Amino acid sequence: MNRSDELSKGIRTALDLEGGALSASTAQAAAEVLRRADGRRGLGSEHTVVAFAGSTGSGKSSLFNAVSGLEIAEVAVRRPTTSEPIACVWGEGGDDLLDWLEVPESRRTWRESALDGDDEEPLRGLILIDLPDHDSTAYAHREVSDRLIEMVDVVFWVVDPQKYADFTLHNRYLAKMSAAAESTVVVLNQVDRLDAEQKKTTMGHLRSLLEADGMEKAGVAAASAVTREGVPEIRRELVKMIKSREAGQLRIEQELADIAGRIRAELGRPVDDPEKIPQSDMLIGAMNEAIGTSAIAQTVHDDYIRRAYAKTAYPPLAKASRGKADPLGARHGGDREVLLRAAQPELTQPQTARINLAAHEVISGATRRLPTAWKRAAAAAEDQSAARISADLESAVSEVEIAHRQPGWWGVAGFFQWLFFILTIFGVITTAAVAVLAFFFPEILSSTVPNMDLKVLGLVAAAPLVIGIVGSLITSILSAGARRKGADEARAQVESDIDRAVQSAAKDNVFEPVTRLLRKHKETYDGLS
Ligand SMILES: Nc1nc2c(ncn2[C@@H]2O[C@H](COP(=O)(O)OP(=O)(O)OP(=O)(O)O)[C@@H](O)[C@H]2O)c(=O)[nH]1
Ligand SMILES: [Mg+2]
Repeated sequence: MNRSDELSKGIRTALDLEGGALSASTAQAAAEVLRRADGRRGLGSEHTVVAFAGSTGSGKSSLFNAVSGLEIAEVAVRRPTTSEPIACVWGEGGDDLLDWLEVPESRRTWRESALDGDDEEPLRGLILIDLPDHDSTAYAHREVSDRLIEMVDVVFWVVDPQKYADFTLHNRYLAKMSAAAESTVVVLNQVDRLDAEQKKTTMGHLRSLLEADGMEKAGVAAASAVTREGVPEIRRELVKMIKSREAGQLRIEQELADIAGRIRAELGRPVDDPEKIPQSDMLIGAMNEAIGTSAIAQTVHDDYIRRAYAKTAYPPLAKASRGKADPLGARHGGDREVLLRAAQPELTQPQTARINLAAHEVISGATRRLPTAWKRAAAAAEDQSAARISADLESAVSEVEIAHRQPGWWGVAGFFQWLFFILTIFGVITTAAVAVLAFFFPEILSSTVPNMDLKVLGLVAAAPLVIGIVGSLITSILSAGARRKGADEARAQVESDIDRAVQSAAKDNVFEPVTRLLRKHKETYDGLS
């Protein structure tokens, strides 16, 4: 695809946007430029169309005759003279183009190069058009002139020493057509009326006026239809344009680029990365707060600690804790999963409102720089989001699994707690038994275990007690640590699961619709660059 095809495509995309994303005047101008570009492209690059435009009496028809070497155009002293365009075609063909330009058939002349020998050969492919004036009282002249000025490949503005600085010429035409500067040549005609000094001054002034019009890139020439001064140079310039066969394309490209620039200005600069939504963390935070993520996670944490304690703490303490009211069960009774679920609050209206407000801030912040029509699309996305985001959030969070499995280590720890507890009891009994015997029935003791030192016997009897107590202590310390770690993990797990659910509700209802809009805006803008 060449540049003008790319621009056409980009402009079409912009025009096809729903909801009238462009101003009416720009859309209309763009449609016209596209229509002209398509029309001109369809007629090929075999011919180059050049028109002489200008005020009445500047000498367009005279110069047209001088360049073509024929006396086709009517030249007169009465004003205005030319009322309909006249065309001269070098070589064959060109009817399609002239039909498109609506040049009357009776006003078309073919310059048969064969008749003129080699002189006219280089101009083969040229269609030269003499236009009516744009500034006489005859309104129809201006209409024809204005229409053709827009359609031809190159416009030669023929000005004269009296009127070259004319306000209308510069403000209504040249300044407005600066986008087509490379397809414009301004010819100061009638230079035979000026002396060398005046000519130099006038040309200098003309150049500075063109600069002020934004027409720096326009060509400038001096000529006289009477003395033929400058005419060969004009013909040479024409030959160059015909040879390149690019004049038509160049004009189209400039017009397309100009209208693309206008559309870009209306669209405003796109964001660098449509995937990056500012303040997205704020919305996630607000949603987490509304749904009570940390409260749910804390409940899961506390529930873990409580259940683990009952299974892994020192047996008498564990048993005592079981008698205490379950913070959840006391209130609700019944299935644990249902109870945990009950810890997830349903969103109240103020909470929903807070989420919607945060979504509004994110959406309006991300689309702040978009044009009004695009903001309307953003507002529609926001309405949809407001209708769904809270319900989506609730259902996403309710799908988060709150595990209440019993980790394997609870059983192991519980076993050791009981083992050491029983050992302690056993140790108490044996120690007490030995002590009672030693104090009250030493003879039984010495007959049962003769030769036994009492100290050693005492130690053996107390051993299970010591082992039981030390074992219980160690098991309790280890279990307490593991309970804290396990509870923290359960809390983190639930927190991250809920956060994921929150993220997905935010993505579906806010981030994705906004990104889609920003991406479309960026693609439209980039398609016009
Ligand atoms: N001295 C001098 N007179 C010129 C020159 N070119 C044109 N004229 C005269 O200026 C008058 C107007 O010339 P036209 O060629 O009819 O001017 P035009 O721009 O075609 O005018 P409209 O058709 O009315 O728009 C005629 O009397 C010409 O003889 C020139 O280079 N030098
Ligand atoms: Mg004329």
